[in-house]
Amino acid sequence: MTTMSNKEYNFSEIEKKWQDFWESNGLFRVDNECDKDKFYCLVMFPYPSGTLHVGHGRNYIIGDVVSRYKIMKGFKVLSPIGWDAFGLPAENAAIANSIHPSIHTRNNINKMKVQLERWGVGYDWDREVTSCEPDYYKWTQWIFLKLFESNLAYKKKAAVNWCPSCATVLANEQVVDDLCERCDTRVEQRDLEQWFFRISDYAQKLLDDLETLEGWPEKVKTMQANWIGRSEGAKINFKLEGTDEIIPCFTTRPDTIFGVTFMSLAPEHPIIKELTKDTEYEKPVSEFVDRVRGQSTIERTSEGTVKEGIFTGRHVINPVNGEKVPLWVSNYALMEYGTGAVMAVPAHDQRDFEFARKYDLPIKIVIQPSDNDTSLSPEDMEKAYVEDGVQVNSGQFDGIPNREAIPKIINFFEEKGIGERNINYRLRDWLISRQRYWGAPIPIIYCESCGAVPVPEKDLPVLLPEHVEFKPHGRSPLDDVDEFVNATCPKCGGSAKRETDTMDTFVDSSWYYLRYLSSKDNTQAFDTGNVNKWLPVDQYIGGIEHAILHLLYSRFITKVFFDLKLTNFNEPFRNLFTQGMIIKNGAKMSKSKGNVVNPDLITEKYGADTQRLYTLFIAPPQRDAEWNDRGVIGAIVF
Ligand code: ANZ
Ligand code: ZN
Repeated sequence: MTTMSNKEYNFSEIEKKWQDFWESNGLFRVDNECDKDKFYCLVMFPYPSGTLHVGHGRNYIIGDVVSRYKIMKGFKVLSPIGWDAFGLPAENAAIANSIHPSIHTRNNINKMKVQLERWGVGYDWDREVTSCEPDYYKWTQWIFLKLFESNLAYKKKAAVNWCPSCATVLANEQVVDDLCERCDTRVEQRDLEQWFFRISDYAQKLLDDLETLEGWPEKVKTMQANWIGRSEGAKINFKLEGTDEIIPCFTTRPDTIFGVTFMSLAPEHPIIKELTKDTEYEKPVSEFVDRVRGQSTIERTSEGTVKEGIFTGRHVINPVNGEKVPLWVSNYALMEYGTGAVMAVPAHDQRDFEFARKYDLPIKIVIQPSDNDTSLSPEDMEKAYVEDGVQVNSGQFDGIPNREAIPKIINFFEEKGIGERNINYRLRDWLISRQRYWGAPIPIIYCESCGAVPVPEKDLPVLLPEHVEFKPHGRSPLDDVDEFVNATCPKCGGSAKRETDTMDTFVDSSWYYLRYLSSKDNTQAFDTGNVNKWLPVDQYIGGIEHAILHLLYSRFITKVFFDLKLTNFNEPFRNLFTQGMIIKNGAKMSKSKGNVVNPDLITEKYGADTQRLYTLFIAPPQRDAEWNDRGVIGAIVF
């Protein structure tokens, strides 16, 4: 039957004819004038790490349907495409195939382009961008310089996530359950000097403006809000006994201040060394610290993990009642959160409770369920009482419901100068250094007398050298390229050395939607007038896997440009649609699982319309759907 309909309907001839017609009539080509209602339809640009499978089809075919619909409605539609061509996906694929990443990437781009054209999806190819080309990454480097000038890019030594298999550091966002997002290897912690973008400065704006994104899925907004992780509370100053030194703690529960029975420091806390110096505690504490630092954050904080710690021999003073509180180091206190010091209240915090039971530390109840129910007692408690209630054992605050007591207690801290209102975010700064070859070189030169000097804009791009041993070996591959490393200081003209780390590929993709408005302009990254006309994007379409990383980084970069008055919009994407995944044999399609369906075979055998129809009707577009070869037959029969 299929053969018969193939005879009647010669799709290869017909599709070719119309694809040529669209191309020669420039159906998808638009200039930058906004003479009628504009509509910017954006699909997430692909990683050219292989070829496209039918799962990608869902993204691009849905995008094409939206564009065509809007064209028919009379809108002036901008529908561009490009290649997210730098970074680990493309580089790892090149290494696996033993081909230089630039050749491998360009080959893939050519193949994927043919595939997109076969599907009949329409783009304005004149606007194509390729993030690994110097004419693009010149401007990625320029963005680095802008952030550097604005004090939003900085270098610091930090404990970072290191993937031993990819031989590079990863951003927090690229570590999933302690595993490298790309290769599933267990991530280690290392101390390294790294470049960061100060996204944490934008935490509140990124959170507040989620509310303006009415055209975004609630789910994505919730994921971003949780990632930003705002906690309200107070910072309270504890004095180190016998000194004037202050150890501040962040707490979300100032109402429990009278119940503090010990304090826990993170093993990385810088004060620990001097606390124990030349005492009998020095050696055991430092052994404990070394052991815990070998464990990952997940190991240290997951619920099942045994809370462990060690006494430092020192005490701090509770500022509200002058009580002496023993100072411990524990595995569950994290340096990256709050101040790295936890005021421990075992009666009302489960982790502190387990710790207190284990080391026989006192438990002091400061909240009872109600005035009529004051039945809690430290001896009988089996777990911490974390619910609300009324204050007890809390001096002048006794009898007040604890939620009401919180602001009163914070006011009291502020009056006495022992603490203050404080907001804490889970969001960390964005670590952008990568010890890998395939990325945009960070445009910094180190000079012995001038320090870290930004490469002047006129010297951009800092070109990525071609002949490099690119396989990862723990150091930046560019370290070994003398012609690259040796430079002159732009400030004093003395001899100097280039930064050899490259940028995270998420920097490349954080701004590509601006470049489409002037992809060939070699005088500027983007044109303010044009992007102000066409942005925000009216419809963005892509995978839910980018709900946090790419979408948060793009929002951040957009806000930075807005604050620098380079644009007049502070959110990049007005409407977001996240298409469901195509699943095969119950799993996400991937080469490593061997369940990839090749779209070329389908278009060859049944034509693009069949492929498009089946892809669109496989399931509601936001839902995951199992690919079924018989379903394809259904579409051709239809
Ligand atoms: C005293 C207290 C009493 C706390 C109580 C909780 C309950 P979220 O909500 O996630 O922001 N904390 C603060 N800094 C920490 C760190 N560096 N490592 C580990 N834990 C830390 O968590 C805030 C709470 O986590 C803080 O409030 C603090 O414990 C703990 F009944 O302070 B709490
Ligand atoms: Zn210099």
